[in-house]
Amino acid sequence: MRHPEAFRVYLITDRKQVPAGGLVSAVTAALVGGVRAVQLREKDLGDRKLFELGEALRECTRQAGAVLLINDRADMAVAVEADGVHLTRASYSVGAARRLVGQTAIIGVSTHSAAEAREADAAGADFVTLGPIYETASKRRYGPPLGLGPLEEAVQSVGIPILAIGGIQLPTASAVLRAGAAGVALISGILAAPDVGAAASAFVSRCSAGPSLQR
Ligand code: TZP
Repeated sequence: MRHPEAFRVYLITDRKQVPAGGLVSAVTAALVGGVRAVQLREKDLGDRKLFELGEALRECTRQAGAVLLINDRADMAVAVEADGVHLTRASYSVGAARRLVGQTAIIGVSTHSAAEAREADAAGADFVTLGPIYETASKRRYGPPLGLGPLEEAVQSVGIPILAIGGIQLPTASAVLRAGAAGVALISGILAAPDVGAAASAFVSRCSAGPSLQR
């Protein structure tokens, strides 16, 4: 996988958690704070608006030397020259996405159990997110939080990096790293913080000391 170290702190967008029209500024602040991996995840946006936002994020991530993935939409990832795509359980297969985005593109997969993480690994994903580990206001529809057990189980049996997601704040970031997560994926811990850049920088320094993410 290209740029594995970038994924220690994987920032996922939710434009509803920043002041109206302020997503690109918020992501730019997070990049200044040291974030090096961003996922554009705005599921309710139409193609044109998603494309425009994708282009704007491509510009600022490129300037910062950061990677950009697009949630679910391999076609949009190609259109905005993103580094890859982030698939969900509802997306097409990793193999099909790979045919669309190419061999060197990065493919992440959202998983909700150790078994799903193993499945994504076997299917050829570059990394997975696993969660929600903790209670989160950002996404309730995946049911109750998993806790650390499934993360610890996945760490034992999955070869690709596992990023913990769901309710990640600074103290919980330390806990998931101790449990073996390669990094954290988060929305509100950074985007809803009063100072986005400072929050990003705190997560980056908290998460940068782990083991190498190179396979
Ligand atoms: N998938 C599982 S939990 C979640 C996603 C996209 C939301 C994470 O948001 P937050 O605010 O970091 O808890």
